[in-house]
Amino acid sequence: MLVEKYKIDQFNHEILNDHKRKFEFVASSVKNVEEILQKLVDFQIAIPSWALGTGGTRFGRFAGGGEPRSLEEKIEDIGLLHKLNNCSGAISLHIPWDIPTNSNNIKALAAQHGIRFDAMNSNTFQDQAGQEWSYKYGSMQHIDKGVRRQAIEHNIEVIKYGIELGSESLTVWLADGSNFPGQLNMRKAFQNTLESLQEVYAELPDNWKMFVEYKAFEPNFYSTTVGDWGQSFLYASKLGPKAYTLVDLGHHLPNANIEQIVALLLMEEKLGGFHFNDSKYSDDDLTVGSINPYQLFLIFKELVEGMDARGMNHASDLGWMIDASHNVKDPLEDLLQSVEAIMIAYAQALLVDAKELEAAQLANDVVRAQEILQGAYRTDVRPLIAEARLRGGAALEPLNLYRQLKVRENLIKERGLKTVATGL
Ligand SMILES: [Mn+2]
Repeated sequence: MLVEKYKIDQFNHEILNDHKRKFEFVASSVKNVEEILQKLVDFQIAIPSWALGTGGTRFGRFAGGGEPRSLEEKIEDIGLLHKLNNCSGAISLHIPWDIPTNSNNIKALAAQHGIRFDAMNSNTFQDQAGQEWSYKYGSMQHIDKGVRRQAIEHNIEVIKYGIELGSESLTVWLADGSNFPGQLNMRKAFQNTLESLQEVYAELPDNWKMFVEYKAFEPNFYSTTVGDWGQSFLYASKLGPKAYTLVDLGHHLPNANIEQIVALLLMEEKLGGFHFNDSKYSDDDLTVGSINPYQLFLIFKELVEGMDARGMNHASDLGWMIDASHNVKDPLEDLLQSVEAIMIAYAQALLVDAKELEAAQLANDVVRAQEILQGAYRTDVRPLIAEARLRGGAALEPLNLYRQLKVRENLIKERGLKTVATGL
């Protein structure tokens, strides 16, 4: 479904005065408002192809209807989000679920929607039809060389698809690990995994990055071969300068201090990318910012501080992606909420006065330091985000326009009620 520009303008026009009043109120207390607005206009968050359909749990899946049936329709859905919010201008593909039949056509379609190709994702966590070896006992860590070879070749194939589409990074998430003590030799599992990753790394083009994603547990429940940021950092360091750690917010044990992890990885030039979601317990894959928005803000505060310390470009030097699952919401509405939550946390982090905070830290003024952070966090920055969207030609209130246009109803009419978007 396409949204015509005049419909966005019409919608904005009706609420423009109200928006202006709110924007001017916030803007009057922000020092460098123009600079912040430009950063907000530039910031883009990649949408993974698998987040466009209803997710499931191991107990079941309740489809919502109108889900994209092909890669083309996935790009159209992201194009629609991007049109509404002007900050979803990238798609992250998953192979083999999204193998392009004609890369040139897919590239042209994406360009039409202003979408670029973010990180490519490989899959060695499930067996595909006709596959020679099984990943039941792992992929890159496997005791059998044949399994490892198959996993390596799959990742190299993913890179090739990525090159055709203009992507510049590969994300490797391995489900490898063990379910019971004694099942595997942890040191050998690490070494096999490292050697396998090295073979994939050798095939990376010069301008590519490899992201090594870690996860504390699940699907394996005793050990995970890339289980935490230390292990990922170890692989990335041994692999070389093109390898980085990828932080998925849901992949930590409860109460982990993610902002500290981020700060240190950035310092060591090994933070590559992000998977945003939120959680109450572990890898719940809930809407970004729905459970703990303060933590999200603290993470962004470290990101902004750490990136500025190294003169990095906020918009392009790290990979930003949502990795969530929507069981009970319309996936597109959930994604609009997620992007909004990310933009809010980013804008709040931009409000933190770094010099004032440093002065408070150097004076051991704990109270002042906390006041600075919470002052930024408690500022209602939503009018700033809306203004950035307006300047980018998008909707002041994307979610309200989405509902007004009856997008989901239209997609169901177009695609039907029973469609499946992911390969799970
Ligand atoms: Mn992830």
